[in-house]
Amino acid sequence: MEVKTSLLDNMIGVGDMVLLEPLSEDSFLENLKNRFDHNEIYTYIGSVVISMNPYRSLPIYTPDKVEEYRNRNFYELSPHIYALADEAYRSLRDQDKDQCILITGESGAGKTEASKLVMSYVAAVCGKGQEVNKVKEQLLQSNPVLEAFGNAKTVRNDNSSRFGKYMDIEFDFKGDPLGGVISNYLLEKSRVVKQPRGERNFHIFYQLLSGASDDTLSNISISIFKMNAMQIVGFMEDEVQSVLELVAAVLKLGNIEFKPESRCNGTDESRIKDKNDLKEMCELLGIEQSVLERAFSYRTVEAKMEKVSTTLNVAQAYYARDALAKNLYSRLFSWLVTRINESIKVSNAQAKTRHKVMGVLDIYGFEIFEDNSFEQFIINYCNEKLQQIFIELTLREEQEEYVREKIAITRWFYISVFNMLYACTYTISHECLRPGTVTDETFLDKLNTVCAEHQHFESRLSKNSKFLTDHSLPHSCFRIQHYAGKVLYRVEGFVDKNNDLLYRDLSQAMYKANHSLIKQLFPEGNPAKVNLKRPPTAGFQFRASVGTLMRNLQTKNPNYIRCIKPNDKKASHIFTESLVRHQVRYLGLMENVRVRRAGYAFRQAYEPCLERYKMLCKRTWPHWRGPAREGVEVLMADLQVPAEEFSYGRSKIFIRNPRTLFFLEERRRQCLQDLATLIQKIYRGWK
Ligand code: AOV
Ligand code: MG
Repeated sequence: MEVKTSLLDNMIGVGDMVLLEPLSEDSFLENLKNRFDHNEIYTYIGSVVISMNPYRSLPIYTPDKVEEYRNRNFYELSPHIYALADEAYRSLRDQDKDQCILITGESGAGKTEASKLVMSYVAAVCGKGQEVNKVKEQLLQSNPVLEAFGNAKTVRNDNSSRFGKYMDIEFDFKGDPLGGVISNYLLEKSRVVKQPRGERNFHIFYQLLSGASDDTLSNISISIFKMNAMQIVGFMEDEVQSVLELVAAVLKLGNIEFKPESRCNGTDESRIKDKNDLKEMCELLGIEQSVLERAFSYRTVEAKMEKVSTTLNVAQAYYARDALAKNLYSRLFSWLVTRINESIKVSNAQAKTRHKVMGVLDIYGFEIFEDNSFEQFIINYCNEKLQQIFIELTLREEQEEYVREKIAITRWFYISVFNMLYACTYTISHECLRPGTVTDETFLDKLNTVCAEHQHFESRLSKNSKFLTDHSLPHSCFRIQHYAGKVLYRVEGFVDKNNDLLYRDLSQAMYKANHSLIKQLFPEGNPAKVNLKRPPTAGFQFRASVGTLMRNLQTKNPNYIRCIKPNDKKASHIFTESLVRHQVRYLGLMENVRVRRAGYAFRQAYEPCLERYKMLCKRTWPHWRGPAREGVEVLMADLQVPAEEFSYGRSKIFIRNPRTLFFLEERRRQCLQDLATLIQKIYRGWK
C-alpha cells in the first residue's frame, strides 16, 4: 500500500484498515461503524475495497463524483468504489493488463449494485462517439433484462440474483469498449414452480402481469414497448413477443391441475381437471392440445428397441408439469443470454485486432436458510471457491511483491474445505449416472464414505471436521462447515434436481410446437435425433463451468470488492454489530489486514516518498540531486528511524509499522505549521 495523503487528513475514522492503530477486531468494527454512521460506506484494506450496504441512495454516485475520481491516484481521495474502478480501468488502458473485478459477500450485501456501479463508472470515463455509445448502452441495458428474468425477491434480498453472472467487457487499444460476453451459471429454476414462504417468483412474471394492458392479457399480444431495455439490447419486436409468450405459457402451465381417475385394473390414472389453461397454453405456443394432453398422461420408455407406454399417476403428472415449467424457463433464460451475447459481441473485424478485457463477476451470495437443498449447495460451492481464490491470490500477490522487491518474509498457508466440496459434487454426478438404482439415501451413504476418506486425509492438516453426518443431525441431512458458517443440507431432492429429468414425451411435444423459439429450446425432442445423448447433469455442468471461470480469472489482475450487510432487516442506518462481526470474521478481513501488516504495512515508490517528506531534512530540502532512493536513505538516517522499521526494496521503501508512518506524518504536519507561522510573521513584519 502506498503512503496516502487523504487517508490521514480530514477523515472520518481511518480510511484504510491497515493504518488502524491499535489493530483488533473491536477497533476494526468500531472504525467500520463510525464510518458507516457518517455515510462513509467504503473503507480500504490496502487495495481491497470494503463496501457496506447503506440500504438507501446516497448522493455519492453523481457525474461530479465521477469527475472527481477520474484519473486520480487510488489513495488520493477518500475511499470509493469509483477509485477501484478507475484504477482497474487505467491499468487496463495504459498498462495493457487484463483486469477482473471480484465481488463477494453474502446475499443482500450489495454485490449486484457494486457491479453496476463499476460498469457505469467505466462507461462514463471511457471514450465517446456514436458507435461507442451504442455499445455502452447495450452493455448497461443487458443488466435490467437479465435481472427481470433472473432475479427475485427472497427473504434475504428483494432483488436477489438467482443466477451467477460473469461478464467480460472488451476494449480496443485506446480503451474504448467494443463489446462483451456474458456467461451465466446455473439459474435457480426450482423457483419457477415453488417459492419459499415470503419469497416471490422471478420478477418478469409480475412485470408481465402488471405491465401488460387488459387487452394484452387477454391475447398476450405484448406490451413490449414497456420493456425498452430489450430493444436497446437489440431484440427484435417478434423476439420480444416470443419471449413474453413463453413466460405467459409458464404461468398457464402452473395453473394446470390433475385429478385421479380409477381404472378397472385398480390403478389410478391422472386426468387434467380443467382444460381451459391447457388450451390457452397450447394456443400461445402453437401446440396441438391433444399432443400435450397425451404427454401429460403417458410416459414412453424405450428398452431394447421397444417402446413401452405407461400411464402417469397424479403425482407423476405434477412432476412432469413442474419439470416442463422449469425446463421451459431455464432454457429461455439461457437463450436470452445467448441472444444478448449475439448483440454485444465484438465484430469479426475488431476481434482480429488486439484487445483488452475487464471481467466483472457477480454471483449469488452465500446463503444459509432453515432448509438448504441442492440450490444452496451449488450457490455455496461457488462462493467457497471464490473465497479460496481470494485468499490464495491475496497471499500470493503479497508474497510475489516481496520476492520482486527482494525482501525476505515467511510464507503463509491456507486450508480450504473446497476440496471436500469438489469430492461431493463428483459423488453426486457419478451417483446419478446409475439410473434407477440411486436414491437420496444411497447418495447420502456414498457421500459419507467419500467424505470420511477425505476427512481422514485432511485431518492431518486441520483439526476441525468440515463434513458431518451423524445421529445428532436430523434424518437425511449432512452438514458442511463452510468458510461463512455451518450449513445443514437436506438430501431430499438432491439426486432428482441434479438429474433434472424431463420425460421425452414432453420434449417431443414441445418440439412439435408451431413456435420457432420453443422448437429451438428443445432440440432433443426432434424424432430424427432420438439418440441425442442426455445432457450432463446439473452438478456436472456447474462444476465444469466454475472450473473454467476460475482459470479465466487467474489470467487477469484481480480487484476485490468485499460487500458487507449491516443488518438483516434490509433497513438503513442500522448497524448490527454481531452480524457485521460474523462477516468480518468469515471474509477473513482481519487476516487480510494482518497479512498486509505482518511483513510491511506500507510501501511507497522512492520518488513520491522523497517528494512528500524531503522538507524534514536539510540535505534533501528543497532539492535532492541524485537517485530518489539515496535521497530517501539520507532522509531516514537523518530522522533516525530505527533500521529494523523499514527495508529498501528495488523500487520502493517498505515500512513495517504504522507508527513509523504516523511519526513521519506528524513531523511533516509540524513542519508545515511552523512554515505557516513563519510566513504570517513575515507578512505582519511587512505591514
Ligand atoms: P447482492 O447482489 O449482494 O445479493 P444487491 O446488490 O442486490 O445484493 O443489494 C441488495 C439491495 O441493497 C439493493 O437492491 C439496494 O436496495 C441496496 N443496496 C446495495 N448496495 C447499495 C448502494 N451502494 N447504495 C444504495 N443501496 C444499495 V444476492 O444477489 O441476494 O447475493 O443472490
Ligand atoms: Mg445479486
